[in-house]
Amino acid sequence: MTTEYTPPAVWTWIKTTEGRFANINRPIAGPTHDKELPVGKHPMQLYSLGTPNGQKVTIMLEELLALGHAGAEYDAWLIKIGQGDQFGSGFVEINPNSKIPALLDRSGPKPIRVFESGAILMHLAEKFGEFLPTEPAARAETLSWLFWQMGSAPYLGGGFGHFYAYAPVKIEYAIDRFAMETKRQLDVLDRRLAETAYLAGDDYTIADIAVWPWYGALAKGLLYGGGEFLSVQDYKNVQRWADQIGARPAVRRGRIVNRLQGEPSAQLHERHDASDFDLRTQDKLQG
Ligand SMILES: N[C@@H](CCC(=O)N[C@@H](CS)C(=O)NCC(=O)O)C(=O)O
Repeated sequence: MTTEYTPPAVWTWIKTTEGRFANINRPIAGPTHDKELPVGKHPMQLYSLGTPNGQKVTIMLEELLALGHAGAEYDAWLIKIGQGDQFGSGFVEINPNSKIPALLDRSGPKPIRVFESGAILMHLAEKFGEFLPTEPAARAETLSWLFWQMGSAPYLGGGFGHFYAYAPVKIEYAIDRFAMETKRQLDVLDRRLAETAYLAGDDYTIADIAVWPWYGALAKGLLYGGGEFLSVQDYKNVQRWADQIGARPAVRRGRIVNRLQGEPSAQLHERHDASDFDLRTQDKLQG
């Protein structure tokens, strides 16, 4: 592959084996194969993977359970995106965009599908009356930071992470562009967190739950091996906030659900019961 490229008049799909996502990237939507999704015993059926986007939802569900909301009991089923599970017919029925996470809320007379992690967090926050203030100014601030994450993280993941860690060629222009934007985003957070304990103010909200798996992990050097490159230790307020949230027991549980990476003791491939966080995992969670 070369970085010199003159685009033709009309783009056509040339299947390539190069790059980490070559086998799943495609220019068309819709299912590639028939596959029903499994359904467990709990009101919430989550189809996901323990990436930052997936972690948001399992952290939220664990936080709700920690507050005593039995209606937040959930089955977390593994969707292996590297193997194309997101293109199965059952998954596409729940998320026509073929991306994790996707939730089926079966608590009412008719199942409700919810896709896009921000929509899932709002659905759960409103259903249980938690982590989304009702006072107009606090609610607006929470939603602003929630949607800030939805708009910003693609520059971090699809931009910086992709070109720094995954692309088959290192393109200085692309890495420089997205490193600059990622550092700007970290500075946005750092300045905000110099003023307030949490993103929306004094209280922990779905904004923190959405932002932490991406920017907390980045600040702790856990994303794309890019910590040193981006001098993440300089963002002192982000560091303080990342540690504070990372210490919450529900976050320690939620972050390992559906996870296929990291130490085996920090991976819980599927979660169907609170007891699935076994003793070995609990040791790790407290460590
Ligand atoms: N904006 C979406 C992003 C979801 C997303 O990008 N999910 C990725 C994994 S982190 C995925 O499922 N990728 C599979 C694919 O692109 O085929 C959300 O917040 O839910």
